[in-house]
Amino acid sequence: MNPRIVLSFVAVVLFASACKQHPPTDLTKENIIPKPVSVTATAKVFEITENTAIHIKGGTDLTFVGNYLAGVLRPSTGYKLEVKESQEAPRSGVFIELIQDEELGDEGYAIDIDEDVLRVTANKPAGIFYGVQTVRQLLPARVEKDSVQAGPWEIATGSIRDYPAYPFRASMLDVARHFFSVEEVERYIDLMTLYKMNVLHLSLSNDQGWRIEIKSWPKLTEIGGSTEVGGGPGGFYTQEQYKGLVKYAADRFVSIVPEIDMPGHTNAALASYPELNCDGKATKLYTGTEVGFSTLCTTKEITYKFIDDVVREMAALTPGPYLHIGGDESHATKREHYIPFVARVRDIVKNNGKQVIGWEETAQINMNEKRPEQTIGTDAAARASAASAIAQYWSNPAHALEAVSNGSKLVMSPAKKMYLDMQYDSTTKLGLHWAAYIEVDSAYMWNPTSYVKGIKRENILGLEAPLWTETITNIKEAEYMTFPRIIGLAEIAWSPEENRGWDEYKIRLANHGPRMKALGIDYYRSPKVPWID
Ligand code: TNX
Repeated sequence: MNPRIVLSFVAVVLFASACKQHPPTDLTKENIIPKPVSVTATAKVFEITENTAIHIKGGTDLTFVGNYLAGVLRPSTGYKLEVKESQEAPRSGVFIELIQDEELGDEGYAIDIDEDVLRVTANKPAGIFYGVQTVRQLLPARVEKDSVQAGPWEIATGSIRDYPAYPFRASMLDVARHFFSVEEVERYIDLMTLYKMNVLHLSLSNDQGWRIEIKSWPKLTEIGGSTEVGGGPGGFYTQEQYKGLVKYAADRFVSIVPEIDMPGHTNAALASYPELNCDGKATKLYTGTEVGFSTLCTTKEITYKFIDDVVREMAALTPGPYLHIGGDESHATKREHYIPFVARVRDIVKNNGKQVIGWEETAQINMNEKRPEQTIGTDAAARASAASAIAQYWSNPAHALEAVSNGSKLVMSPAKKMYLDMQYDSTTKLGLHWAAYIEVDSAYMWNPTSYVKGIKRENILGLEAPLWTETITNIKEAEYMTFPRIIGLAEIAWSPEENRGWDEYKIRLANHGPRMKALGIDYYRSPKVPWID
């Protein structure tokens, strides 16, 4: 055959496979991530047009989600997409409804699509929100653009039923090494929620900076918040700003877990208040990237007054159940000081009505020790004391096993798989590689239930992908390290383990390239993925 004909044939095939099938008629062929529990197809097409309205049945609880969906669709479709309360199922359009369906749980959803109606149902608004994230992925990638695009806006008919494997699907943003503005954190939240993640752990204090206003100890931010790695201006959140972030997250069904790391990783506090040091002298502010050199003075009473004040103010800012006390890499704290210190901080957190999360090192202390009734004050404190503590596994299996034997649950953050600050390969400019180089396939190819010998599914509360920011200075750099790895990690946290495989996943991920591009995400174009654009 004439080589030019062959070439143009190849070009046509490539072009056709690069585009979404038009019109889409097989719902089972959609590239949904995380992969849903079940999808069935009925081979017809539903279309969003200029006459489509979003009908909601379930009262004001659903108003935010209805408006959120309209807010996603309006800029690119250019349609009005009126959001209306409806008591009845509409004859056509989008219908969002709260129902009762035990199997779906608190976060699951169902989507039923025929030629006239696209219906999203769930027990709770959170489920509807995740259904909406799926609907976004059923539309062409250009739906994510913020200017009017050509239609048609078609979706294949059929049904989806879906619910998460784990209730805790988190990422962590270290806003201490480099400060991230409120708008940057909001963007990070928006991006996590695309893949149905529901917890943002904020690392709010470290050697290089203290990032949250504490009214009873104002110098923490005045002095401790005034710089960052590399000596930049740093910054901090006022309590008002922080409340705004908590609300922004909660509207999107994300719970913020604040971390105040101690007794190590505390130079910013030690530089702000001389009395927290054993020698009574303030340290100098620190803008380097070493770890393990600082410690609160664990033998002084003032230290516990300080912690009680900080924990009380943080607990008041935190509607969620958890407060993270760090406890990692306390190399400058003697073991005989570390153990009673963590035990005392554990009780302070519980007395303030919060469940304790600590990095795996805190498992050296029994975080679930039963306390005499009379030492437990309020009802909230009693509830927090009764609930199991959580240990965050990152590297040492012995700590994970110890935590479980003490009755703690685990959040899995294995550094070799989930640390988003690890470089992709030796050519990556940002990031570190002390744990591993983590290519996109490696981040996907592991299972939480078999990663640590002796740790079973019932011991695991969920997964968290931490982004440490020693080398990451702004949200664009954060996106580059986070995407696309976080997409696969979100799938591990949500989708049934037995349905997953890299060869199949990488094709779905490839199809998310145009979506990330339309969203303006600066992602790493891994050579392991057959990107389609
Ligand atoms: C270890 S893992 C740390 C952090 C660093 C990170 C860099 C853990 C609990 N602590 O302090 O930022 O490595 O990858």
